[in-house]
Amino acid sequence: MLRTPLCDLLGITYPIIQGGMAWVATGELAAAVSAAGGLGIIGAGSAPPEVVRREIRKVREQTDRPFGVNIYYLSPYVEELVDLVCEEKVPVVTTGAGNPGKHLPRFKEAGVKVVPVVASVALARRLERLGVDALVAEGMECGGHIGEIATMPLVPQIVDAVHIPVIAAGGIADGRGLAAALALGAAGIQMGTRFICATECTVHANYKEAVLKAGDRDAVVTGMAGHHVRVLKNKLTRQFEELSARGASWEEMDRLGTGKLRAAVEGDVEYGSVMAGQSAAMVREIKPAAAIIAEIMAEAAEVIARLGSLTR
Ligand code: TUI
Repeated sequence: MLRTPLCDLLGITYPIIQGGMAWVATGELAAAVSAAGGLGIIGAGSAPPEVVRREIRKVREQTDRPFGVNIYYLSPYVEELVDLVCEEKVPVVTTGAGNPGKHLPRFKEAGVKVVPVVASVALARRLERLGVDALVAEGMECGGHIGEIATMPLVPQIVDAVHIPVIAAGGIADGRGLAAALALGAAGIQMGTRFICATECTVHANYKEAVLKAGDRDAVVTGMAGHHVRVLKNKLTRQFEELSARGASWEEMDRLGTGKLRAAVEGDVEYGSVMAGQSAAMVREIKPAAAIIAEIMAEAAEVIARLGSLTR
């Protein structure tokens, strides 16, 4: 059986974490992933704390296994969400789009494990020094807000720079990706896009359908320097292209994007922001989270055995 130090650190059976996608990663999805032996994560996004508390309760009604909450550091509710996860003693917090350094003492005191998402070596080093438990190294193949470095060069550089477990993210959707991540020195993987097409994911069927239909060049980057967002091509991305071609301001671009993720989650996949990573093209069917995880674990074991036989 394939286990890594990440499994012991987080108390999970398989080294697979589900990305904490805003509006997409609800309690239902997180519960299914955690019940299946991975780490399910509720995406708090910019939702108020009472909404996130309901999602935490949902997970706890469905499973006793560890789970997490992702805090998006551009949310207006960051302080309240930190209070909430400490009060609820959520087992794991992942963070995105910012530096959780100032909250670490509070998380530690509450016994919450902290796993920030980073897209650079510098931030990885800084956060290790501050005492985080593990890191997600997120390459620019992933969906949503992205950094500038691809998974293949980012993961080994972060692995070399720190001593804590590193979880690879961005462009991973199958057992080959898990095996590759382990080869790069990662202790596990985080997948977002693959879990959008989990049966238990509550997004509108149109969103899942858009992921299933996506081809290799459909997950494109919109926005401007420092604020790049990867989404599936549609009428919204063409509006972004038009704005960009006529040299629109950052404010105009921002205005066009506001509220559009929620629209997509509710079914408007033409003018909504259908956030998904480049691995969308590898997602071919909707199945339960447990089946996704089982399939990936079996395939990774097969790949690793095959690679082992190459050296004999
Ligand atoms: O957070 C993400 N991806 C996201 S969050 C999100 S929510 C949303 N977006 C648009 C509209 C509505 C809702 C969608 N996608 N990924 C994690 C991530 N964090 N990637 C890169 C970073 C990051 C960037 C800079 C982490 C830290 C950082 O540091 C800044 C600093 O203070 O040093």
